[in-house]
Amino acid sequence: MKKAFVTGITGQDGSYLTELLISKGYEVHGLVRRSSSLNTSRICHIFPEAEIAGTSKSESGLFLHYGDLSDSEQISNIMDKVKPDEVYNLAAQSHVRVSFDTPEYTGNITGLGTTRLLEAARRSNPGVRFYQASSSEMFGGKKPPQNEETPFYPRSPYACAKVYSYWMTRNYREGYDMYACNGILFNHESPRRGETFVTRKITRRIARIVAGKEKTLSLGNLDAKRDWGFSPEYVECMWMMLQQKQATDYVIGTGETHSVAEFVDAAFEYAGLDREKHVQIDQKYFRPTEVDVLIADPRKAEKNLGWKAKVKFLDLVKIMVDADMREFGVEPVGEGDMILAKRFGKKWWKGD
Ligand code: NAP
Ligand code: F7E
Repeated sequence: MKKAFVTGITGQDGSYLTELLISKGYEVHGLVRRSSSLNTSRICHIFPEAEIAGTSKSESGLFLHYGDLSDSEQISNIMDKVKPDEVYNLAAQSHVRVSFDTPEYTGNITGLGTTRLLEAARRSNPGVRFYQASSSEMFGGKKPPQNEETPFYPRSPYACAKVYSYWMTRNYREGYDMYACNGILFNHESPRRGETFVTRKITRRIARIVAGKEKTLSLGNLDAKRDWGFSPEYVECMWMMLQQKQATDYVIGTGETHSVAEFVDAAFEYAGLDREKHVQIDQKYFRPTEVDVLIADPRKAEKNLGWKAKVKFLDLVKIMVDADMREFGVEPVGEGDMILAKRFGKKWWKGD
């Protein structure tokens, strides 16, 4: 039985990846930070015990370990104990806007944290396969469409930290012959997306407006354009990257770009609301530097991995609005559910 170690297991991607790996028969080990209230809501359907203690195991074959990417000793202890075949480094201070407020912390976790993990992984098992969650933010919006050859131009502390991690991952590949890959993923969303990223902020607020709980939605820059895909498809690609003959880096995205304004319009229209009555602009959501246009050129992944995004922009909007309507006790419009059924049939993810 293969063993995988997943950092960021309590996050959006970590939770979907864990479901995928368990469905493939892996023994999965995850790193969890201690917090004053439970932070395991995205995996509690796989790990129903409300409280984890030390190294805890659920019936589904998931082990959780307390630790933090700032703590190299604990990371090394876990790696030595688990000796995983595959390591997925998904943990990060992942919010671009927040990284301007916490540049040093972001560098420590999103940057140096990767080195701590690479080093512990290499020492515990030289044959380990390592996935690094790199980001389209590294391109800074320059020279669209962006592919594996596009030069980096990081425009936030977050992006700078991710560029550092990208190069450390390549250095471990080239220097130690380690199987280490960067997945350069463009924005990907889902009903499990963190509530302060723009897509989820919009779809949640719409559901609350429909439910009569709120009236307005405050946003920042509506002109920025992003290549938005669907997280469950992207985590499948992470796994594929670690199953190849040779380690290399891949750009992953849909190949389409849309502005924040387009997302707002599509989501309000789908929910039957008039955007003009609800949306307002607040300067506090603008960033010191913005990434204007991201659009992936994912041809390498299509050619080598046979991977292609199925869920495109409008489908994603509908899936997310429906899910949030359900969460807030409103009858969903229903098209999002039909898209999931049609495109994925019996899906391997369980919680949504
Ligand atoms: P997310 O939902 O924000 O999850 C981040 C995860 O990292 C959470 O499990 C979080 O734990 C954990 N974490 C944060 N600080 C940590 C620390 N000091 N030690 C240990 N764990 C820590 O992120 P995501 O959207 O799933 O993204 C997964 C990864 O892909 C991230 O590295 C992100 O930067 C990168 N990425 C994301 C996208 C995207 O569009 N989603 C695109 C490109 C790259 P808590 O639950 O305790 O906070
Ligand atoms: O912003 C604009 C904002 O925070 C998208 C992370 O997963 O993807 C994500 O980073 C755009 C930006 O995601 C609001 O200015 C307008 O242009 O949803 P976001 P992000 O910054 O693209 C990349 C690939 C990652 O790697 C990151 O980890 O939307 N925007 N108004 C707003 N953004 C937010 N959050 N909130 C607003 O009110």
